[in-house]
Amino acid sequence: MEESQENVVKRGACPVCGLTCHVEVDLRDGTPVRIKKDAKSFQPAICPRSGSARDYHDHAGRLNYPLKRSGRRGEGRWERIPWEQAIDEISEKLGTIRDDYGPEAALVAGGSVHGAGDAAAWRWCNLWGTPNYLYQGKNCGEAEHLAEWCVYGNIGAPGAVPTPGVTKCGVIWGLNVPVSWGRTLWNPFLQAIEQGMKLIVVDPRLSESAEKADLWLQLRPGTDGALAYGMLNVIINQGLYDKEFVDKWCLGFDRLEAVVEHYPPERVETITWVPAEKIVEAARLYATSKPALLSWGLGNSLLGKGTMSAVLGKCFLRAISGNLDVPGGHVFDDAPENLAYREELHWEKQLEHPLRKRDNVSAHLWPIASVRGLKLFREAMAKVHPKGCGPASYMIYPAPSCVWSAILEEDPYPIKALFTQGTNALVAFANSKRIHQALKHENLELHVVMDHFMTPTAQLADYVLPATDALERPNILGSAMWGFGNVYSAVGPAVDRRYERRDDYELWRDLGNRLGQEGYWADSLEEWFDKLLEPSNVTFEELSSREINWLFPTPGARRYEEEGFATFSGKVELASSVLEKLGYEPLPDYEEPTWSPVNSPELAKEYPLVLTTGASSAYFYRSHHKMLDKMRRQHPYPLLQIHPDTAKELGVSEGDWVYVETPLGRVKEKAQLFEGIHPQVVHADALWWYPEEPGEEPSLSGVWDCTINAIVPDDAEQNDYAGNQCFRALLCRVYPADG
Ligand SMILES: Nc1nc2c(c(=O)[nH]1)N[C@H]1C(S)=C(S)[C@@H](COP(=O)(O)OP(=O)(O)OC[C@H]3O[C@@H](n4cnc5c(=O)[nH]c(N)nc54)[C@H](O)[C@@H]3O)O[C@H]1N2
Ligand SMILES: Nc1nc2c(c(=O)[nH]1)N[C@H]1C(S)=C(S)[C@@H](COP(=O)(O)OP(=O)(O)OC[C@H]3O[C@@H](n4cnc5c(=O)[nH]c(N)nc54)[C@H](O)[C@@H]3O)O[C@H]1N2
Ligand code: SF4
Ligand SMILES: [Mo]
Repeated sequence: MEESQENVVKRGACPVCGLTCHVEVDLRDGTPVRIKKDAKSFQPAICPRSGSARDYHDHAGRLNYPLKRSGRRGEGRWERIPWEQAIDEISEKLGTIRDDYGPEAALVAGGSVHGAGDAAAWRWCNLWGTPNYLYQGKNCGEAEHLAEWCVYGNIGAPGAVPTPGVTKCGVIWGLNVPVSWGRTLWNPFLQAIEQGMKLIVVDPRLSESAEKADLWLQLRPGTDGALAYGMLNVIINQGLYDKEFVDKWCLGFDRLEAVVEHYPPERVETITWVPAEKIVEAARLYATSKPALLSWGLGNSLLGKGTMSAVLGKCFLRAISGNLDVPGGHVFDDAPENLAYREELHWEKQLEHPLRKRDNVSAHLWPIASVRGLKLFREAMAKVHPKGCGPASYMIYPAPSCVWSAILEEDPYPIKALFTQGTNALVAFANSKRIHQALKHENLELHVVMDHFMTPTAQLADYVLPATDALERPNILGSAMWGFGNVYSAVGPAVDRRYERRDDYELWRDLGNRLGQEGYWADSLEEWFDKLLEPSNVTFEELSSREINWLFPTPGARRYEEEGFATFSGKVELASSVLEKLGYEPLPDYEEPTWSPVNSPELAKEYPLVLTTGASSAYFYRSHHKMLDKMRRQHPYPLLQIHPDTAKELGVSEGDWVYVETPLGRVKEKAQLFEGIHPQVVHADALWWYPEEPGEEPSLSGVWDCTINAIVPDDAEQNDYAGNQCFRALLCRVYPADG
């Protein structure tokens, strides 16, 4: 037996999360026995989760066959069916729904980046005529990208890094690089610090990034906008801004001056709890150390009413300090130049689809994230980006709160068919109880889940379909498939597919071919990749077999000097004309989050602690990985970070179970005493579920005990200017729990 076994080493992508880092796989008779870093990849290291790659790929809980519900939703009774039957039944039902309610009655929901399946789903929606596709891009930084589009018509990469030796100051704002982005992006920060870069970190917690900072601004969660305006106040009043750039390239400087005049550092201290002298020091350091990088960050994007001034304020700081599109500063992340991404996704069809009569279900409330908004951005950007900007999908995601209303109340119109592909929606969006109602409601005529595992969301579906992982399918880097980064890599599959798992792409291909999209879909994912890579004159096979299987963009900077900025005026618009045309305040004041000690003092008497949730953990990727033993040994339960003084007052010790309660109810987490958090602030782990608990109702894998989103509100008035939910600026009370 032993002699007949064949050992081979193949390159592939790590299956554990959507970042699809490159790995080398030792195979014995086609079975992966060891997975390690690809020595030829420029990525310096792989993360602790990759140690579970084999476990993830082979896990006993993996979905391997299509299932059809045989009991009531949530009852846990399933029948195994062939793929052909699943596709036949789903496409027939979809056809009826389109005839009865229009194409907009179908909605696709997805999670964080999962590669080609995401882009294939958007493409299917565009060809089908629904503007209702909701990916976690919605709650995951959309607000900041839209702000950048409004102000200067381009975006900085979410994973922007300093250039060691060039960047003089780095500001990590609402971001935790070493945990969220790993060594690949953290190493350049460490090297830059070694070569003299000063680091400022804006975070309510002493994060792993903040530990390395020269200056840590520990603000009250949700007050980022006030802090940004305070820094702008200092920079303008002390004459530290780049006058030449402002004169030549910025419109609306006088309006900016008039707004930030009301934010002197002393007042900003009372709002943000950051000492005035630190605000002044940070403003001076940022404005006088050039070039300087000011990061993207999720921490400043999930603040509800606090978000808009936070994300615009960061854009203003980058602009007036003269750091836009300069090497070592805020380098622009242009739309993909190698990949035929936009054409292949058929945004044009979305803009004018013959069957589509309505905009997305939240366009009436948040027009910036709608087809109407997308059209306006396209117009504004036409000269600089004739093909439109990269991650345009962001612009049409509807607000999740409205999706559940469209199912439950058919308001503003019905959603009847739901696909959840790669999102554990029940735990990932706010107000799990309302999502639960929507997913169980008879108004929802079809719910299809495609995933790797039987999640609590999948338990509520009509059909559950098994997806391949990155080890067993071909991959182009996930961020490129979302239109980010201009960097492509081609790798895999490293192993044969197992059981009846299929590529997410194939679901859309098959439904498309059954429902009028014949001729639009390549037979396989590889062939689709070939079409996408055509502009680079390389096939997927060729690129993936090169020693350096990456394509990098041509470096460029200050392109605006020739072409202008991608806005209506061709200038940086400090008062945005896109916002104005859509009926928003073009240069808004700072607004308090809905629940805050300042905005809702009565509520704060009952719920005295400021609650922020969901900062990344090294051992999990959002809602993933709770079933991986190695990860659970490191981080067995959801943790509540709380200051030791506050814990003492509440009679709570390290490791105690505590209740975290809001007006929506309570969940249990384990107390983690942490000096690096303000005594009046707590941080709760989010996106938890217990795969070891019964999957069916009423437990649904323990979600009601542990999912923070069960107690996070999703009312329209909590949302930000694009309809994103508020996860990071809430109020709660904490007390000891039994058991
Ligand atoms: N290991 C790991 N990596 C991940 C993920 C993961 O789950 N695990 N998730 C991935 C995904 S989907 C995303 S979107 C990114 C997110 O990556 P990041 O942008 O790094 O976001 P978070 O880690 O969620 O939060 C960053 C920091 O924001 C701080 N924060 C909390 N509230 C506030 C506030 O009000 N203001 C400010 N300024 N900061 C605040 C938190 O304390 C935290 O340290 O990471 C990706 N990478
Ligand atoms: N309270 C609170 N809530 C939050 C956040 C927060 O900070 N606080 N953060 C938000 C953010 S930034 C995000 S990104 C979301 C993420 O939360 P989710 O929307 O749940 O997204 P993911 O964790 O990316 O993936 C969920 C599912 O995708 C499955 N999956 C993985 N790979 C594939 C694949 O290739 N194909 C298929 N079909 N399925 C796959 C996994 O098994 C998992 O069940 O949560 C958001 N929710
Ligand atoms: S970041 Fe994700 S893909 Fe990369 S090594 Fe870690 S688990 Fe694997
Ligand atoms: Mo995210």
